[in-house]
Amino acid sequence: LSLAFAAPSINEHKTASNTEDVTFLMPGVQPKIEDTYLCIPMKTSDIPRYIVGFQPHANMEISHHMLLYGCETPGSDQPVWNCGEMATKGGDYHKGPVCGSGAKILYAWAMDAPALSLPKDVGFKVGDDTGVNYLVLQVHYKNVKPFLPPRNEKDSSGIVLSMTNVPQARRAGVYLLGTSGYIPSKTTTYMETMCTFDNDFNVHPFAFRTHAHMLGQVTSGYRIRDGQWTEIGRKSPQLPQMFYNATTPGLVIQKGDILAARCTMKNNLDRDVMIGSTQNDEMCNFYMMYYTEGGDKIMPETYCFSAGPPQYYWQKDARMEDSLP
Ligand code: IYT
Ligand code: CU
Ligand code: CU
Repeated sequence: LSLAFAAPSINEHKTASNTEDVTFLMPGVQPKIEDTYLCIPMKTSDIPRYIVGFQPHANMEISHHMLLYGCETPGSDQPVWNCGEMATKGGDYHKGPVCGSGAKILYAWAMDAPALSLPKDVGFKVGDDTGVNYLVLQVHYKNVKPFLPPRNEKDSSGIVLSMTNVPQARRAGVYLLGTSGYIPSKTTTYMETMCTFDNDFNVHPFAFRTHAHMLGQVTSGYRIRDGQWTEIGRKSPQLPQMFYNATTPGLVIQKGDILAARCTMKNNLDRDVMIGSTQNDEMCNFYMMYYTEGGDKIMPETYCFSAGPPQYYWQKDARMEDSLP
């Protein structure tokens, strides 16, 4: 008896036969309060190691957004928990953060958007030595009427993940640019950040996502090389906050480049608005989704945050001297 067994290798092409669908859906939940955020966990040691596709299963009338996180530890030991970013009530569900530790965003869906397709041979590595021991799915329930009497319906929104054991030639990662600080009353304020890319490998940004609350007008991300600015992405955060294709296809980030982002915030209120986690606060976030060639590396740094206004502006940053107009 002889068994022919081909061990997967980096160059092996993925085929329909070695990818499988892993369903990650709410287990028939009934949130009773509007704007409830529910989370469910999945242990990554139980599933194949590379995510090569995302298929959202949600109804825009019920769920406003879904976010898929990688976590080192989940935010709760419950099968379902209330994981709102803001101080929201969750009704019958226990309250907890999304992740206990090691949170990173892998995927976002909002408002009937089509599935984001990853470029060829790109996969998110999870489990093993990646620090992603759990995936956590967060669903924001906007409309809860179907869950109340007389309908008493149950929801199973979520994502079907395309997964494979076969190592992919390109590894995906997400890098977050953002700021702290505050937006003074009755002002339009720029919240800015920048970091030098100092790795010995290149990264290829292919998608981006912006996140802000009510005051965000436009959020943009750039690569700066030799004083020349190239847009990675630019969007109003008032539009659905999903991942969109990057502005400049084929753009490469290499050692010595600057990554920068800016959020334009307009505050007509009678009070200053701080960066913070409630709906009365603001956030300035630009997420860059990228891949690297070779299948193993991702950026060791996962974010680039500045102190924001009034402490930090590009104008005040000596490293930006040769780059500002
Ligand atoms: C203060 C702030 O900007 N919070 C953002 C960014 C953030 C993301 C992750 C902060 C931490 C994280 O672990 I992942 I600490 C924020 O909360 N952004 C929201 C999500 O809740 C992640 C968003 O929708 O982008
Ligand atoms: Cu939402
Ligand atoms: Cu926020």
